[in-house]
Amino acid sequence: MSAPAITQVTAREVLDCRGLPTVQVDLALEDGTFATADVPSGRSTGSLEAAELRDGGDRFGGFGVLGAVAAVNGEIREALVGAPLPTQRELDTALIELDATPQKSRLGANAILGVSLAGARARAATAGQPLYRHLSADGHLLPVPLVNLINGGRHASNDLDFQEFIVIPVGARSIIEALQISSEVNLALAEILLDRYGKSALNTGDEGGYAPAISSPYEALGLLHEAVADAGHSGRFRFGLDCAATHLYDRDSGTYEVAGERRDTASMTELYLELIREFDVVTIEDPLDEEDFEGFAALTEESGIQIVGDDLFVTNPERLRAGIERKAASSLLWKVNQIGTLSEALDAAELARSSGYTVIVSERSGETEDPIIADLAVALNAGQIKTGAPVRGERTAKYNRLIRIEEELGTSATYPGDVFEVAIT
Ligand code: 2PG
Ligand code: MG
Repeated sequence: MSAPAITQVTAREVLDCRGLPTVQVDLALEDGTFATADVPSGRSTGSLEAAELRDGGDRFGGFGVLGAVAAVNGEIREALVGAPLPTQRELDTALIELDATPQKSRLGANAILGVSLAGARARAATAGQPLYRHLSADGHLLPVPLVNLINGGRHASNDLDFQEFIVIPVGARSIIEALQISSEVNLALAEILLDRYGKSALNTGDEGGYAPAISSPYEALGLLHEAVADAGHSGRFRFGLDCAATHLYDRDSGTYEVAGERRDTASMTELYLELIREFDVVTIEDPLDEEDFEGFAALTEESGIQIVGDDLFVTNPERLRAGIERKAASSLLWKVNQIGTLSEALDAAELARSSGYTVIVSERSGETEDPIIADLAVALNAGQIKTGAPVRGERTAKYNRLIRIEEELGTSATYPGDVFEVAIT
C-alpha cells in the first residue's frame, strides 16, 4: 500500500528566540495527518554550512525569509502535492535535486530543511509513532546534556572570548535528575555572581547562560566549579567548552585572541591542556580554526579528551570523511541545518559512529520552541545533547521533551552517565 498523498505544503515566517524570522513548514496528508517543523539558525556559523536564504533589504534588518517561504509555497509545493508521501531519503533527494546547487542556495537550506523535517514528522504521524521511535526501533538512550551555564563569544555582550562554559551532569541516573541538579547548579551560580559582581552579572546570553563581565576562561571555569560545590553536587559533574575558535582567529597573523592575549596554535594547545588538568574539562568543541585539521588532530592525540568538530565538520559527510582520514577530532557536533536535510545529517552521524567518533546532537543559538532535536537525539542513541542553559522556552522545550520521552520509554530508558570515562583514561 502506498503512503497517503500530500495534500498541502505551506510555509510561513515565524520568530526565533532572537526575534528574527525563520521558516515554519506545515505538511498535510490525505489521511488527515498534519505535521509542522521550524528551522533553527546559527550565529557563530561555519563558513561551509548550507546556505540560509535571507531576503536582505529593510524588513527585519535584512533577515527576512520571504524568499525561502516562497520557495516552499511555490516550486517545492508544486513538486510534492498530489504525490504519495515519499520515504525520507526520496524526499530529501528530490529536494536536493530540485535545488541543484552545492550549498542549497537557490531554494535555501532553510526552505529545504523545513520540508525535510515536516516530512519526517508526517511519516511518523501516519505510522502512529513518536518521531524517535519511527526513526529507530532501538532508540532508548537519553542523552547526557552539555549544559551551557556561562555564555561568551558571539552569544553574549561580555568579554569572554570562548562561547560556552558547560557543566555535564554525569553523576545523575536519569534525564530528570540530570536537569534537576543542573538547575540547582545554575541557581547556585546566580548567587555567586550576584554576590561577587553585582546585579548586572545576571544578564544572560543567547542560550540562556549568564554573561558576567569577566574575560578569563580560568575565572569562568572556576565559577562553575564553585557553583557545583555550593549546590552540593561535587563529583557529579564534569566540565566542557565550546571555544568557537574560528571566530577568534586572525588568518593574517595565525593567532587567536583570548582574554586580551594573542596566542599561536602551540600556546592555545598549552592553554587547553592546562584547563583540562585544572578543571576536569572532558570535552572541547572547536578549539581551533575551522581549517586547521592538523591542529585538531594534534590536540586530539595530546589531550586524550573528546575534541568536537562543529564549524570544522559542519555536519557534512564529505568534510567529516576528510577529518576522519586525518584523525582530526573525536566527536561530531550534529546540527541538521548545517547540511540542510535529515537524510544527509543521518549519513554524517552514521559515518561518525562507524569511525569511532561520538555524536553530540545540538541546537542552534537561534531556536524556536520546536523540540525536534530531543527526538533525534534519542533516535540516534547519541548519548549527548547540547541545548543551552536549563532556562528560556526555546531551550526548555527540548529538555521537557526529553523528560516526556524518558517517561514514555519507562524501564527501557537508559541514562548513560559518564560517557567521558573511557576517553579520559
Ligand atoms: C555552536 C552553536 C550552538 P550557533 O557554536 O555550537 O551552541 O552556536 O548556533 O550560533 O552556531
Ligand atoms: Mg559550536
